[in-house]
Amino acid sequence: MLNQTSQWAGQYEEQGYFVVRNYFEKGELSLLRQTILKFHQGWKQANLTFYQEEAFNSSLITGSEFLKSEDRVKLFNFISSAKMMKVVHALIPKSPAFMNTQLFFNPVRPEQKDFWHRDCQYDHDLEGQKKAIKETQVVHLRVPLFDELGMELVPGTHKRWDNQEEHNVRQEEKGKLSCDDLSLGEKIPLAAGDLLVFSADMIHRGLYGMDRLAWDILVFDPSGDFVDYVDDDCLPNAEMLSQITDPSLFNNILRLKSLAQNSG
Ligand SMILES: O=C(O)CCC(=O)C(=O)O
Repeated sequence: MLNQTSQWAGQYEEQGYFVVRNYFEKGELSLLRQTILKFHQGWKQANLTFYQEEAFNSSLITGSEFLKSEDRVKLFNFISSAKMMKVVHALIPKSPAFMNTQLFFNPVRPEQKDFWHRDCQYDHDLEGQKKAIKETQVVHLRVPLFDELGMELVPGTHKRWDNQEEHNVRQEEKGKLSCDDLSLGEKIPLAAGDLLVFSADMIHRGLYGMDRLAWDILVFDPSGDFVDYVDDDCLPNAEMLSQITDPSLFNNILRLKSLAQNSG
């Protein structure tokens, strides 16, 4: 009988994702929801045109622009809680590093459709993407704050390249659109309290609808070169670090950043 962490690691290795149902208790989640909603209100006001016209996510939720230190510490403590670190260590046993967080919501315009992508396609051409899925490891930990339609994923694509249909849809070639259905897509409905863990580079899309507000925490394996992606402002300062029960995830990225600075 495999223990829970080996089961998670096995599913992730094979499929590129796994779900832990009812992982968070109501109390844990309602505190988190209050803090995230505070961020979301501030962010929407400051980005009104972008929000109304095209946005479907925000990032740098742990940064200083919309939340005070006290709230940021709450978020840092959630991210690095024993429950979250158990999952993170199951996939990245050695020195996992914090990257960022993103908040996903429904676009205001109903005609804006959910679309298939691999996260690495925004930084690399097709050859670079092939290399990225072979060599690097960025993990999304999705915490849905309300019940939602969830995500649609193509299992196994964290390790394999697109088939012809997937290529045409993702690249919008041969008359296909990135919002067209894919035959191998698997829909994963999520409820508040669940945790979905998936590879950033597998083919996926968020499913718009219901009152979704999903907080994604991104962590990476330090063998990948992602230090430049990490914004200093979304990391804890020394005073905040002293209030975080297990700061290792943040210390790891701070160490990588200072190594990069000293060598550059
Ligand atoms: O939920 C969404 O809208 C998209 C999610 C996504 O692409 C991601 O988490 O990388």
